[in-house]
Amino acid sequence: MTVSENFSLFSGGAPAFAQPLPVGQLYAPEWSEFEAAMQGIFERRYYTNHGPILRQLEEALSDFLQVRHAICVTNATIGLLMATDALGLSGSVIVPSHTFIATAQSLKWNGLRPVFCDVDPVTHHIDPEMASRLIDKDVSGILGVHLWGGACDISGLQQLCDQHGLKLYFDAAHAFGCNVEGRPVGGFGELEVFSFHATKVLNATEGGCVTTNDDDLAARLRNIRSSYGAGPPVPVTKTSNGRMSEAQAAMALISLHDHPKIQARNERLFRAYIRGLDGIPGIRLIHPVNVTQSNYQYAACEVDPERFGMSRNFLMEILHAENIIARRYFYPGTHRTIGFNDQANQNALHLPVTEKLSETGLQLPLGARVDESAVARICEIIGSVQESATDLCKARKQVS
Ligand code: T4K
Repeated sequence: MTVSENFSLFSGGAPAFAQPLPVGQLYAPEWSEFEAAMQGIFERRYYTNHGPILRQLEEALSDFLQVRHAICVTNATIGLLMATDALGLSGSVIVPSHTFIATAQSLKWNGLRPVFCDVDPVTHHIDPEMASRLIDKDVSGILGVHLWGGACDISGLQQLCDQHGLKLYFDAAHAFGCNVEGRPVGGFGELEVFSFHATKVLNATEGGCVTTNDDDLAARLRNIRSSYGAGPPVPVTKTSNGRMSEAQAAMALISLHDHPKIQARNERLFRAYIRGLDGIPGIRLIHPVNVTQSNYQYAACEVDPERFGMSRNFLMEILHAENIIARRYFYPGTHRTIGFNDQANQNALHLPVTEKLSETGLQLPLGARVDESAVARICEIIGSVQESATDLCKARKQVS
């Protein structure tokens, strides 16, 4: 038997895992709790439009995040669009390219030009020093992105924005339940935007929330969120429908109640990855940075092709054949996606880290679909792929 036959991609044999293991959190509540919540909704016949469960959720979130206002929305993409409008930005906004495309798309929807910033090669976060070099007269704000259960250098960015009179706000889609120097993410900058997508640590199936300590901004957001507004009417130039339904809110409320258990489980899984990947050459697990508490919702790695012995893409293909559905977050860099790729060549020159990460970043499964033994097995497989990398690459050439 040749080395390559140990792997399903080559042998065509059964994968290591019978069911696909996706990367998302994919939390499911106790059925009885969810059923009781749905029964209440059906009895009230009140399905959406700032209903009682939504109001309860907003209060619970504002307590949990220690912030004056939590404005729930359909999803974080809509939240980012509304937030950017509510801030009254103009011209251009500095934003990392190494993020989900929705971050920069929210600027485009608002007629603003994203100025793509590179990220720190170790932390993957936007760096205040790099951002400072991009400030010119046209720039009106910085949209920071907290990644991988960590946070940006918030104080560094705030200082920079204060110096230049810029507005600072955050895409906090990855940072629900994270603390920075003991303070929850949610109350920093002008506002922060969370995602409650099914793949995130707080699950509303789809959902999100904009948080702020600014009463005027909150009032504008509540009036932008639906065409008839909610709360005292204040002048806004656009309205939308970014409401969260009662069913979404019910799911989020149960998920919020279970958050301590989910966070603790994530942390155990993350530690299992630390143990399992330790000593495998060429693969680096990204640890959450700048936080005193992480949600540990992601196992983001970087694959160094030279030291690992093969490319990230080939490793991913081998893992997929074993039903380990690892993903390339974020591929390609946002500056190479629709709407921005006309500038790609020019921008690529200034974004060497982002360019590299789009070729080396790999997200491994961490969430409800894996337990510690599955994580140990995933790491074992990655370790044996690395040990056999030379043979596997040769076998690949013979096949193709
Ligand atoms: N900012 C940042 C930094 C973000 O990462 C995101 C979203 C946003 C803003 C915008 O937030 P939202 O508007 O989504 O609230 C996913 C998610 O759809 C997206 O929420 C997330 N970030 C992005 C990074 O990843 P995909 O297309 O890569 O993954 P998806 O949804 O196909 O799910 C991953 C795996 O989970 C798949 O193997 C399938 C599996 N899965 C997924 C869902 C939804 C399930 O088994 N069950 C499910 O219900 O986008």
